[in-house]
Amino acid sequence: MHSIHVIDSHTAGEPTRVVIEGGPDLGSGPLALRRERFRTIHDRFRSAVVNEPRGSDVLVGAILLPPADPDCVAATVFFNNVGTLGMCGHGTIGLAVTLGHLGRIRAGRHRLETPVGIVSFDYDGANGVSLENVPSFRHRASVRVHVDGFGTIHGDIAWGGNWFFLVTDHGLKLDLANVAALSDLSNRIKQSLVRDGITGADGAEIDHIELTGPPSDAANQGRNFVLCPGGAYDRSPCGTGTSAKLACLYADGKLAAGTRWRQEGILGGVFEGSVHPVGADLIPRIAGTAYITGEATLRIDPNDPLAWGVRS
Ligand code: PYC
Repeated sequence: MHSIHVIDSHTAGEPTRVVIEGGPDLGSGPLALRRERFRTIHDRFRSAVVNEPRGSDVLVGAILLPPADPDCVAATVFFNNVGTLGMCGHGTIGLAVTLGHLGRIRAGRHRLETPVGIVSFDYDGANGVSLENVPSFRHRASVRVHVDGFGTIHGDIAWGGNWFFLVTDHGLKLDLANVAALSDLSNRIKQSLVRDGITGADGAEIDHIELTGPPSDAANQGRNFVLCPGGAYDRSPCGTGTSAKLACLYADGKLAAGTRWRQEGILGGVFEGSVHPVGADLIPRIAGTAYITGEATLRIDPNDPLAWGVRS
């Protein structure tokens, strides 16, 4: 019988499950290499933690690892129902609040290693976290795509720690009641990108689709719907998706450095963002809150035919 200690939280409705103990030994070395070991050798562990019957398609996992850089409080690899993620904004906020809950960090500034770079975050000692993401940028603007059963749309390709295709001319209301139509269109856009060979830099797969539009609340500046790899939609405004959006706004001259942008997610939760040029880089700052929802010991019973989760 194998036991895994996890702590669950949610960030604006999007859940994060942090693996505290019982994870596989990923060895030492650069985190990108350890992520590759996790992906290729320990994929069934990923599935056991986030997939049914212990989890669901919505759940994002984070395995807590020793950092290679001694200035970092921890290292982590984020993962979901189908694989690993580069960075995860809501997950970083959830992880920070989890470390606070465990008494492993106090209020103040900390650094976290992710497979795509080091992010730093300010923790307020309770539920609030403001993170400085990896450098983000727009790769291509207004890429024209024909979407079967829908018509022609245009999207920006941007990096915010994951690759995004951001579409504003979708014509759909960004409303929770409209989630089936939003998911259907986003899936079709994703298929069209694959069909047309449209990628991020160096042929990287664009695995997140972000539909953007006006906010519901006049206190905010924008709203989004984000389809994640694996088919679930982000309940939060998506930290990496908000970073990608801010990079596009900045590239268009629509957002000045340091100006606040409040981004609503599809549930109405808000991340507060801004961008900050540092040398040649553009660093997004994303702030949100997370709450602990549970603490559990998962059990892997070797006699259970579904011990390693239901893989889609
Ligand atoms: O907050 O960056 C994010 C994220 C990515 C996938 C789900 N959430």
